[in-house]
Amino acid sequence: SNNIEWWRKSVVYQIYPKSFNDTTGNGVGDLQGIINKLDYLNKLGVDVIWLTPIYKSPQNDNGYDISDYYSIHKEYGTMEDFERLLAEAHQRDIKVIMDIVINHTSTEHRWFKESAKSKDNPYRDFYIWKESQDGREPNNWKSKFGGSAWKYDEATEEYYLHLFDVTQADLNWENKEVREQLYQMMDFWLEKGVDGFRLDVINLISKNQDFPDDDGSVAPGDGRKFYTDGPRVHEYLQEMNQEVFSNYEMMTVGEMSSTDIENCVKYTNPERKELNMTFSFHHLKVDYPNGEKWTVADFDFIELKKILSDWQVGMNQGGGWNALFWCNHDQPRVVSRFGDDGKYHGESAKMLATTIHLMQGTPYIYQGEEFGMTNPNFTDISDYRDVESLNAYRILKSEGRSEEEIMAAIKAKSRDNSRTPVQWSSAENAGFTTGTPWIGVADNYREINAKDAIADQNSIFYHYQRLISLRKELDIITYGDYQLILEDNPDIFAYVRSYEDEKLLVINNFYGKETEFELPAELSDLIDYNNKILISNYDDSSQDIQKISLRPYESIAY
Ligand code: TEU
Repeated sequence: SNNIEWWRKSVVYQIYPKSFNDTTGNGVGDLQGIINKLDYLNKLGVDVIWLTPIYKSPQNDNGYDISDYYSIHKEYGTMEDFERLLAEAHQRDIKVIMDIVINHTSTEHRWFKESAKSKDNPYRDFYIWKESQDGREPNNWKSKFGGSAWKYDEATEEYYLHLFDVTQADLNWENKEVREQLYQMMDFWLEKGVDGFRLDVINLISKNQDFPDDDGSVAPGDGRKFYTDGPRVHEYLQEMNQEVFSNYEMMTVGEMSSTDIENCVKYTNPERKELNMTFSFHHLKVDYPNGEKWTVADFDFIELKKILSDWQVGMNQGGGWNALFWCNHDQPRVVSRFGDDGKYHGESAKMLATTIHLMQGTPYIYQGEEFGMTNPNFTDISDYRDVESLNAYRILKSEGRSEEEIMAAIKAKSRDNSRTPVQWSSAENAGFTTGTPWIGVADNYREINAKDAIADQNSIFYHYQRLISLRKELDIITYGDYQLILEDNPDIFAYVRSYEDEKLLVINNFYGKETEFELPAELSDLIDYNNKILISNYDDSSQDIQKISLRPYESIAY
C-alpha cells in the first residue's frame, strides 16, 4: 500500500487456529478453516489477521513451543495450505501477520537436541546452560508457569533456563549465530509475502549475564527484573530492524511482558527503528490483588481507567504507538471479565468495544469477541487443557488451597477461557467441527454465535463493524489527543479526543445500573443536540436530549 504506515488506521483480527474452524473433523482448527472464513472477516471489515503460531510443535503450549520454524504443524495443514491462505487473504486486501516466538524454542527443536548432547557441542551456546550453585539451581528465578526457571539435565550435569514451560528452553541472544539464524528464518517468511510479525515476549530476550539471585526486595521477587526490558534488548531490536524489517513494507507488534511506558516509547518511536507498536498488560492485571493472578477479585475500575489513560497520554507524548486490546488467547473473555455476560450481554460488549476502539492506537479483535463470546461454564479440572492452568492447579493443591477455591480461581482466570472453539452457529459443536473438539465448546453457543449475529442488525457484530469503519472515516480517532474526564467517577469511563477544531466525546457507563453525571464546565457544550451521535449501544440514544444520566452499560460517542 502507498501509505507506509498503513497499520495506524488498521484493525487486526487475532486468530487462534487451534480453536477457529476445523474442516477435517479431527477436532482441531486448520488453515483451510481460516480460508473458509475470510469472507466473514471481510464483512466485519478487518484489515489484518494475526495467526498465533502454526509451525511444527509438540503443542505443550499450543504452538508457542516451536520444534521447526520452517514447517507447518501437521494438524493445521501443509505449507501449500498456508500459501493458499496468504493468496486468498491478499485477494481480499487482508494482510497476514505471523506470530514469531524467538525468546525460546521447544526442547524438541534440533538446535536444543544438539545443544543438550554435550558441553562442547557447536550448538551448546544456542541456549542458556549453567552449573549448579551448591547443589541447587543456578539462581532463584521462577518460571511464569510455576516452579523454578531452571531444569537439571543429567547427561551434561548442568541446568538450562526456561522462563516458561520446562519444554520451552530460552535461546541465548548473546550468541550472534542465534540471532543470524533467527533473522534468516524471518526473511524466509517475509519472502513468502507475510505482511509482518507479532513478536512473542520479545522484551525478555536480553538477560542480565550475571544471572543474580532475586533478593525479593522488589515484588514480584521471581527474577523478572533481571530479564524484562533487559540490558541489550533495544540493541537487539535495532539490529533486527536493520537486518530484516527495514527491507520490507511490513508491520511489527511486540508483546511486552511486564514492561513500562518509558520502554514502550523506546520500542515504538519510529525514530528509533525498533518496532511499530507494543502490547502491554498492566490494564489486564486490575483484578490481580497484589499482582496475584490465581485469586478471584473484582476489578479495580479507577485503576483500569488510570492505566489505560496513562498509556494513551504517555505513548502519544513520546511518539510511541499502542496496540489496543481487551483480550487474546491468554486472557479471559472481556464481556465476562469487565462486562456482563448475562442480562446486559449485548449492551456491555458494545460498551467495552467502543471504549477501546475510539482510543489512539491499533485495535485488536480476538476471535469471537466481535459477537460477544463469553467464558465457558467449565466445572472440572479435566475440562482444562492449558499448561499454565494445569500447573497452577497442581501447585495450589500442594499449597493446601481447597478444591473449590482453586477451581473458582481457574474458572475466572484460566487462559482456556478464550480458547474454546469459535461459535459459528447453533449446529452441533457450534459448527466448529464434525468431530470431537480438542477442548469443550461453551454451552451458550445456541444463543451466542456468528450466524445469528450476522442475521441481527442490532448485534454486537455490527457494532464492531461500525467502529472499524469509523476508524477509516475519522482522522481524529487516529491522530487526536486523548484526555480522560470524570476520572474519579466510580461508574463512568469518559474521555475526549481533540484534533484540529474537532472534539470526540466518548462516555461509557461501565456498570449495570443507571448513573448520573455532570460534565466539566469547559466541556458542557459538547453535549447538545448540535452534535452528531457517532455510535451508541441503545438504539434510541439518538434522541436530542441533554444527557445527564446513563442507563445500565450505556455507551455514547459524539
Ligand atoms: O505470553 C507471555 C505472557 O506474558 C503470558 O503467557 C503470561 O506470562 C502468562 O499468561 C502468565 O500470566 C506469550 C504467549 O502469548 C503465551 O501464549 C505463551 O504461553 C508464552 O508467551 C510463552 O511463549
